[in-house]
Amino acid sequence: MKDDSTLSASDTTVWGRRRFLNTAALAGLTMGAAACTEKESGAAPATAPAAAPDAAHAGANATHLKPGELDTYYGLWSGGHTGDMRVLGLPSGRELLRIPCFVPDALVGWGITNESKAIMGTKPNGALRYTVGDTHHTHASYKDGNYDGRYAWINDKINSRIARIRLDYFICDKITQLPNVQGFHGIFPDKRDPVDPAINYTTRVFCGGEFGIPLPNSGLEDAGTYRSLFSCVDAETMEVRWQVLIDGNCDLVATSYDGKLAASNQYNTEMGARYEDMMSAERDACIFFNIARIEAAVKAGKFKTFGSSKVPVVDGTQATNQDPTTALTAYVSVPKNPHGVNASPDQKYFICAGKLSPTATVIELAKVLEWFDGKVEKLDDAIVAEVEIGLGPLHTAFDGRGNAYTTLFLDSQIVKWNVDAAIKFHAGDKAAKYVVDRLDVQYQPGHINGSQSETIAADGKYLAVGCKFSKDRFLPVGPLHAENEQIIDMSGEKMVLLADHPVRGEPHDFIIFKRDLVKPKQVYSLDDFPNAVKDPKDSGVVRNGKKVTVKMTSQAPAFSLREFKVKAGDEVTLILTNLDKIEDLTHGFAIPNHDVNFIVNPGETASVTFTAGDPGVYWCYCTHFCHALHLEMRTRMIVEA
Ligand code: RUQ
Ligand code: CUA
Ligand code: CA
Repeated sequence: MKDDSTLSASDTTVWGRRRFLNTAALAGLTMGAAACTEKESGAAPATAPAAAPDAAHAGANATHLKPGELDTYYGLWSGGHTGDMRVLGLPSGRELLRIPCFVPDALVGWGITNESKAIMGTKPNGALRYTVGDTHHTHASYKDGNYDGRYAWINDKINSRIARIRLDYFICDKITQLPNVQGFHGIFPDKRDPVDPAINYTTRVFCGGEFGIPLPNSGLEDAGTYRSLFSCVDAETMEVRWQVLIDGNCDLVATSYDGKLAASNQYNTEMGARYEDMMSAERDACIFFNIARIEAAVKAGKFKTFGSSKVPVVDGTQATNQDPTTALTAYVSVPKNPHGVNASPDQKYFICAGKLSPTATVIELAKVLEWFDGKVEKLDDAIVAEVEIGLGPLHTAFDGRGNAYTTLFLDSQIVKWNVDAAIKFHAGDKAAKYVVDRLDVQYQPGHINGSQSETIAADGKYLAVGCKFSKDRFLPVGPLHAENEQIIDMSGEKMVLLADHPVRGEPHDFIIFKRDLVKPKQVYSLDDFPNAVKDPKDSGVVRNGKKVTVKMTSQAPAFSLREFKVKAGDEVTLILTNLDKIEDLTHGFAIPNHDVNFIVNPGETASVTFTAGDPGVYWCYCTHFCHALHLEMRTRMIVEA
């Protein structure tokens, strides 16, 4: 295909012929594996394999930390349809933690303890409301354009839930379900308040609804009437502040650094119900939201509500937003079925990747704001570049030096391109070479992110790429392949592939930030838990009819109660406080045949409620290795008839 690592003006004739993907080319998109096979048997790769990293690069061999050496970056990764969040150290790519949020987790007892069930949500009978989740995107809170280490948020596409992760303890503390939304996909926090200059930090999180549904959801069959909503969640209370009714759908979300704009790419402006319908138009859109105006409209009572939800919904449809000086939304036309939308660290542009078009579209935010002020006649003037970069562009990262790095799903490549040069090229300077480098990745990359990429502190050191197919890169383990996450040194002119990491399916988006930006606490305070058993002397069994409360503490290598008695059929609530205050001294608590297993970290209190089973002796034991006498750390639950 391409035998050159750069693409310039003279290549446009080649590209011109397949400016948009036709249905035949799309077969390659829907059958990614077939596309790689063809590639392997075809021409030589566009760039030499990075077998020998260039020692001049800052990151050469950096992924190989010496024993005991610590990583310099954290990575927060969405776990995909395993439904959790992963925490990595980078550049090594080592996985340090999985933070459960939407889905039960047996290691920590998430979905088993009463505390975690309260966060996840339960049915009237006490069972979990949902046990599945599908996380795609995670982003963290900002202050002054950089991460401030307070929170991260992650979406659940299946059940339209947003979870908040506290970055002091690396735990999920709140989950909210969005009303009247299906397929909640893109997520991005704002970076400051659009009105109050004193509020220079995140106060809202924006959530894009991908699937249109009848509002209220009546089961109506005519898809033409289905609608999607764009939602705003309060960063502190986690309540849904407002929603915007739109035409088309939302996919990914981006926010500007001044707090004034949020945007979402729309691949289904057709509002079709079948994929053929969703790709029938030549162009779709990137919808912009004027945050200050939306909040003013909500304040002025210009909204309605749907179904049982009390959340105010303002009208952001095209028909009612024709006058720029009052419009809440602006629909910027972009090529066919775009995918990711990303904010450049120089604060000037949003970049929309083409997906079915081999282009990236650069939208200048100042021009969008001028349009809202009535100063620019054509909204299209905000498009300052629309340049061809390769086949199947999906997501874009930045190095803080003016370059963008976009994944090319069909080409199995990362393309590095210069944004200013692309703008010059678009303006008519056909000598402007905007493609700087191309690197083959293995295979079919989706998400990409760089260290500090979407902050004003983008440092251009490392790129991580989530490859959707690993094919031949790892030992075969049956039909289900690992995914391949690759780490790339982006510090030099040319990208250098540093490492492959197999990952259990199916991670999606991620962010990478400097380790000093978070200050994790490693021991809880007993006061964090209203039900803490602060003194071993407070241990014991309290009966109230059929309801029994068992209070207990743990201190290696013993539980405060050596045994406790309950009766068959009792509803038992067991509260366990770990009085060990030493870092890393976690205890577990498992009860055979009662489906109980959870942990208590140092200083933590957790509780479980269960029905005492058949009469007998049940050895409750510590599951988490804590002491030389860990195996001896047991207590007996004696169930009497
Ligand atoms: S989307 S591969 Cu769910 Cu993140 Cu782009
Ligand atoms: Cu306590 Cu093992
Ligand atoms: Ca479309």
